[in-house]
Amino acid sequence: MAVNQPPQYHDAEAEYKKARTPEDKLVALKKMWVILPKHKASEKVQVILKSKISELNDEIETIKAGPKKATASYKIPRQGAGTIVFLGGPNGGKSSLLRKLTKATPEVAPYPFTTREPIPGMMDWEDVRLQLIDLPPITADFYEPYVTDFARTADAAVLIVDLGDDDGPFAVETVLERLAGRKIHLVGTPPESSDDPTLFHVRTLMVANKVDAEGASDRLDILREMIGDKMPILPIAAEKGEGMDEFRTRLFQLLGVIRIYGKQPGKQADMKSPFTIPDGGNVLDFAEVVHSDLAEGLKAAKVWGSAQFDGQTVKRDHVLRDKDVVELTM
Ligand SMILES: Nc1nc2c(ncn2[C@@H]2O[C@H](COP(=O)(O)OP(=O)(O)OP(=O)(O)O)[C@@H](O)[C@H]2O)c(=O)[nH]1
Ligand SMILES: [Mg+2]
Repeated sequence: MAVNQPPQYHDAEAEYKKARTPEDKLVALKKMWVILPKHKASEKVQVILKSKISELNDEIETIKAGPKKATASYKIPRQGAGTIVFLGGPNGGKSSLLRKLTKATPEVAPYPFTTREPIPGMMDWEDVRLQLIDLPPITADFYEPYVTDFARTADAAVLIVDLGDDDGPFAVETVLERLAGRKIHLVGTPPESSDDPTLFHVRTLMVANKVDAEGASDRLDILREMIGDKMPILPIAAEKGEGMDEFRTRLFQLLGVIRIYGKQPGKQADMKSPFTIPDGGNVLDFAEVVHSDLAEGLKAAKVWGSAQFDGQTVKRDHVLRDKDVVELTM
């Protein structure tokens, strides 16, 4: 959604661009954060600002702490309609799920701490592709520092619980605590805005895996009691493939995006490769995704789907729905 920043914001942005030290940059970024209107339309900018503030906080802390041994860091380029990270305690079935849903082949083993590095895979869902990232487990005394970055920058998370083990529900509580200690809150529905720019809310689906295991239903009851309405819980059995279709659909829904098909005047719509925009987005948001130049010169658009009748001419602020076809008029 298009954001109109107040003039003071641009002054703070200029200050940020001029700043040479991490400390000065941080001061300017915090000013930008305070001035930025906090609503749905500015969500993307909010996330970018928050990431930069956190990175600078980390950088300043690292400089203060002095030289220390290098920790592993990984960069996985974003791909597809969105990125979802797999988080959880050990042995819950994170890697088994990545194997089931994508062509990736992470190691799966009947003991904890099998996965040692992030492994991406692409999942096809209808006509879109989602990027899923398998990560090492989190426990009371094991935490790979790079997991923080993956959790902060993902569009959403899946929190996997091991229903095959009495410790499963408690292990996941530890995961939530350890992430919260790094100001990452996994929640079913993130708040629209937050006053604390260093706090990250990540939209999360809890997956209770191994419902086929003995004693799983009692553990599921305990889990439900513990989690309450913090986030939705989807029971599945990865190995037998139970609940996987529902899981795939829920993964797409977690991203909070809709699909829009572009159409050029006098031609058929391209129904093969949709663009995706945030749910609640309008014609202008779509134009921005197609090409920022298009958004500037945009006069109107024709819409098939959410308009009153097919091919109706609508204004730039017409709110689109999943699977609309849109022809931009310059
Ligand atoms: N009974 C049962 N076992 C499962 C299921 N899904 C996975 N497993 C088993 O659980 C064990 C752990 O699976 P992984 O996929 O390696 O678990 P992980 O969460 O990636 O484990 P780490 O990488 O150590 O954190 C393996 O022995 C799997 O075969 C399931 O649906 N039911
Ligand atoms: Mg694993």
